[in-house]
Amino acid sequence: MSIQALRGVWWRKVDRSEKIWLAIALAWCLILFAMMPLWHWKGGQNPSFETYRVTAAEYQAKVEAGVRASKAGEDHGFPVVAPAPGADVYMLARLWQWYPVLKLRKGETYRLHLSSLDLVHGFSLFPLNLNFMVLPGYEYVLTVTPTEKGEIYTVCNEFCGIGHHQMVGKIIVE
Ligand SMILES: [Cu+2]
Repeated sequence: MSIQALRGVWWRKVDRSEKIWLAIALAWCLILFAMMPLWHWKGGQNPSFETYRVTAAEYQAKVEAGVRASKAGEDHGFPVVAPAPGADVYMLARLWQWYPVLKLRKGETYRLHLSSLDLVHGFSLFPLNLNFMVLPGYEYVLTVTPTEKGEIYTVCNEFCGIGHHQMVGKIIVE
């Protein structure tokens, strides 16, 4: 007996239930695809930002200038900076701290500048659900408006070495 090609339509046509399943899977893919840009605007977890090139020394100078201009106390040896509403606010990440402590007002909008002086750090706000990656060499500017009073902790969420778990900063909202 030789092997012969089968003639005609020998396969079973795609079943209706399978077509429906494929349509649902395709629709779900498209919904998830659309969610990526939509969540950027609606979800508020990954904020919009501006980026500029900056060296560690330049950025550190800006942060220190901000501390000199609006220092309003100390917290565990860290300066507490209370900038005027609407002002540019500078915070830096380095091994292993967020510096300085910021004091902001509820309902006011600030331009929050972030950069790292050494490695990649992650700016994540606890207990809020906001995450932002901070790379050295770049100055990020986020437009932020605190909506609740209280203390927010800035927790590093990119592993950056032995002191990573202690890298916690603070933003006070009044
Ligand atoms: Cu870290």
